Amino acid sequence: MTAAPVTSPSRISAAAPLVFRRLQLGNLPSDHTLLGARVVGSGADAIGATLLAPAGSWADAWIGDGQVEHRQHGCVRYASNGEWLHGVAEVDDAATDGGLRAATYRAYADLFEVLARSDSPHLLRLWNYVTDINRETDGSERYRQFNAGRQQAFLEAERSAFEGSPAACALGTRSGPLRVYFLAGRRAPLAIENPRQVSAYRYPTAYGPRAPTFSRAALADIGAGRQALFISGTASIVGHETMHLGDVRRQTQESLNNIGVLREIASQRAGAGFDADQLIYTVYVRRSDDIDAVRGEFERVVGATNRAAREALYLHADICRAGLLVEIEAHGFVPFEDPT
Ligand code: 3EB
Repeated sequence: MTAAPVTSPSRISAAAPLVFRRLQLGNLPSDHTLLGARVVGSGADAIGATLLAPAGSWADAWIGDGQVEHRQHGCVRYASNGEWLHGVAEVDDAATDGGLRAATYRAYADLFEVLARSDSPHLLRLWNYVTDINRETDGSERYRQFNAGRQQAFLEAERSAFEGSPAACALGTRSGPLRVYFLAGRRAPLAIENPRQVSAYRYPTAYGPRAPTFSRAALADIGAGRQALFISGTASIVGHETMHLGDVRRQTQESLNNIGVLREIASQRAGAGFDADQLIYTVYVRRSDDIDAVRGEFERVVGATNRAAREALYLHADICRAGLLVEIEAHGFVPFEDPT
């Protein structure tokens, strides 16, 4: 039997790196190193949005170093290795008094409690999935109810709901509970806004009495000399207005234009290039018949034969403004490393 490797405390506290892999569901690593995964396709835990392409079931896996511990608190299941923390808050809003607003508040209040008691209190990224996000109930759209509960939870936890909000996305699913996935670390990331767009947390009240709580992107140190760029859900919005109503090709182009601006600003801040063909993309398509048009535009801009095109996931989901037909999110790492 060999002695356990000696790991100096400074190595653990300074830079146990965070690793990401987009994997077929069957290839997930064991719970000893897996912090968590967001599954799309037909897995038991998969989000309630149909995967349009590619075939199969996929997992966006966040992998840690050292011993990963899995725990539960309130509606949150999470795992941490002391450096990085990944989890999901799940609340069945249909069974919650106060509906989606109250369910969202509870999801966020519980996840903020988890973070406050951890060594990894800083959110790097949030992924929100809301059933029937555009449906009106009790006189308001469900996305607006979600925004109200989210903003209230941020303010009560004394987390900024404006400048410096985490990067996020919010999509509409067909079924399932409210699901909020989150990734957190020890150090606050740098929030990045898009000068072509009004910050979402400053949207006029015409889009809802409580503004959405998210930044356009976030740049984070993930250890081992690497930085991660998290680009929030990005749509065909310029200023605060929806562009190219009804034209899914031009909406796809505009979304990629917005991502291009964020890549450029992040590359300046990081001192290294976040190239378009080195990002991992998730593309949400409102009408499944639009998949070929969206994919065609995406591959025309980003490339058709590179890893970005091969790894991109296309999901059928509702976007949080009725006029939006497509939304694209992405993340990437510098220095770039091809994980083959
Ligand atoms: C937008 O830019 C499109 O409410 O967390 C994108 C990303 C959108 C995140 C959220 C909403 C959210 O306003 C919608």
